[in-house]
Amino acid sequence: MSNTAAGAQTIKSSDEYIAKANIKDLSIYKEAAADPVAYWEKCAERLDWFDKWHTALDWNPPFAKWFIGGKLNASYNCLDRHIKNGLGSKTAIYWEAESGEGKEISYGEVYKAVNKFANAIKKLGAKKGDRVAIYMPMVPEAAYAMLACARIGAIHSVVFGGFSSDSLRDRIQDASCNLLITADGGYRRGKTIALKEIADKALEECPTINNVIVVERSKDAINFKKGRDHWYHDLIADVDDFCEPEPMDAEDMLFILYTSGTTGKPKGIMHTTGGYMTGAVTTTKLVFDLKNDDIFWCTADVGWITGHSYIVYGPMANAATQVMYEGTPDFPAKDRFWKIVEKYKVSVFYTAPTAVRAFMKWGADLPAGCDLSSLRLLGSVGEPINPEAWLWYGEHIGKNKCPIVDTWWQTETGGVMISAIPSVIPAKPGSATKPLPGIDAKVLDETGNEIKEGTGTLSITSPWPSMLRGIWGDEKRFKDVYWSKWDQKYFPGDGARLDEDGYFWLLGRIDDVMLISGHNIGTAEVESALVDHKSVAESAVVGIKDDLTGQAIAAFVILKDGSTPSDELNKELSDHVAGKIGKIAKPKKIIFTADLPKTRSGKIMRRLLRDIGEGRALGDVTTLADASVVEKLKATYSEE
Ligand code: 7RM
Repeated sequence: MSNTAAGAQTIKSSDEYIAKANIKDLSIYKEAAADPVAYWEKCAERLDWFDKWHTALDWNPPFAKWFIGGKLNASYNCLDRHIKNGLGSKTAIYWEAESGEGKEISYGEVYKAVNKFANAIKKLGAKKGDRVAIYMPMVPEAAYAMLACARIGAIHSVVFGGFSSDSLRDRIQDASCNLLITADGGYRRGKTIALKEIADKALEECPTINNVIVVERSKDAINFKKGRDHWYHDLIADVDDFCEPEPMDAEDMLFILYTSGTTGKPKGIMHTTGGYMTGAVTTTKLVFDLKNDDIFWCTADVGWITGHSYIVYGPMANAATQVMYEGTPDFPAKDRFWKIVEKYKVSVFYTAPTAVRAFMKWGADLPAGCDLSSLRLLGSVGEPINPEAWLWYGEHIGKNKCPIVDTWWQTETGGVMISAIPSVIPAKPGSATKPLPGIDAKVLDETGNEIKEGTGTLSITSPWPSMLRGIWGDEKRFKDVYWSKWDQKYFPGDGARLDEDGYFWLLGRIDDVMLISGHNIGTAEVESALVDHKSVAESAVVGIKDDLTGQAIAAFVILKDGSTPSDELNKELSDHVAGKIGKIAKPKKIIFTADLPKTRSGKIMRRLLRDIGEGRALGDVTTLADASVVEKLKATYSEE
């Protein structure tokens, strides 16, 4: 089934799902469309405010301020108010260690830990407005650290625990952080990663850091710099277990999160307290149809925006119970995720297409061996999910009874922007469906005219509360990157197609779009056609220079276990793509490979594939999860 054919297939959620859903009709969309700002004010009421705002929105493009005059605290909203509402003994986190041990942590316990942590960082001199770097494995203390910063008004900058010392150094330097919170080490596939050692190396060139807090996790021997380094357990031993939450202005910064995209110096995306929290609390509730007794599991790392919004702030502001898992999906075996779903009776499961394609490759027998009957809703984020993977996810994980929400959003948008509310918006496999209420998403042409049906560039044409407020220290870049393509319209950098029913089909990054004989072809369409073939597990396509057609398509293909590369298969795949999309999309070259170059968050780095395809020296590979992959690919490519 091709992208377009799948588009013809509309899948309604089951009557059982709809009957129990929070949202039963389209009135919320109508209400938001009639008066978006009033709608967002109502959403902001999902939070507790110390002082109410006097002005809902001040839009001075490209600068937006939301809920001006309002005062609140993010940590208070994730914790204190639940304790006051009698939820102190409700489970906040089921933490699953990679080793298989688990910890059940109540809201009361998180509250106490965060208060102590906040007092500990205060004792070290951290205060409102300071930048605090957090470089942690997936342990509850990572979330506590974020909430502790939020409690005292310090701005956290979480750096994913898989990043190198250079990446950590660059991010600490860019924001002049004065405190680092890290751990001795973290677990990955049974081994430990020496986080403190990596951090020590980074800190050789970070003179702004005065103090380091070290959470004990791996118990590996570490160096301790006297006067600078402090054990977390020592610090919290003698502090009070209440810390007054700092009343923050709605527009006070909550965090910076660096996003590298696929090229260039990372951008420190800035999010503020009132707007970001309004987005997080609202989207978690609507998209995941959250109920009091749900067990929510977002498989992202807290180092990504997905972890910020859908592990820490969104679920916790909603007093949800969630699973937090320390390790990888293939340890000790490739059914680990399904074992966890079974163990904790996960009801809402949110993961990335790259993971779904890995599950497909590993085979349906693995999920079939576990009891997944607790699941009621599935989510996808991070990349376009091809119809083939969507349908597999629905069948083998959702057992044809769970709706799937394909959620389009970015670090910059703070929360989900385009996604079904599955009780009222039927799915089309491969489409993120429609913008959420209050979100003005459009498909525009080059000059900024709206395309009602057809292919163009995605834009968000009105401000929304959780939008980025800028790039730390670089206002010019903020304007250039996001606001210079059209006048007063946000440019996210993604291509999109709008179909006859107003459904959005995300086509991948604009920078990756291929121009073949004068036709724009999105990477997602061709990849989706390739993965639709029974032998293909995953693929990445890029446009490479061609004398005849301007660009020609090079396809990098990972086969499913059991399939082997051959000239026949090569031709078959080419014909398959031609059959699905048209001859114009036929790959000129197909390269079979065991791996693809991916960022640490699982996105394919097509820039490097273009370098290989056009025989250039490889560009920056520091954001790659596994740098050896490109060298191997380069060798395979030149052998062809
Ligand atoms: C949440 C996250 C953002 C980029 C974005 C897109 C791509 C994310 C989807 C998607 C198609 C989706 N933040 N993207 N979700 N593309 N369908 N459902 O991933 O800042 O790391 O990346 O990811 O290209 O611009 S991010």
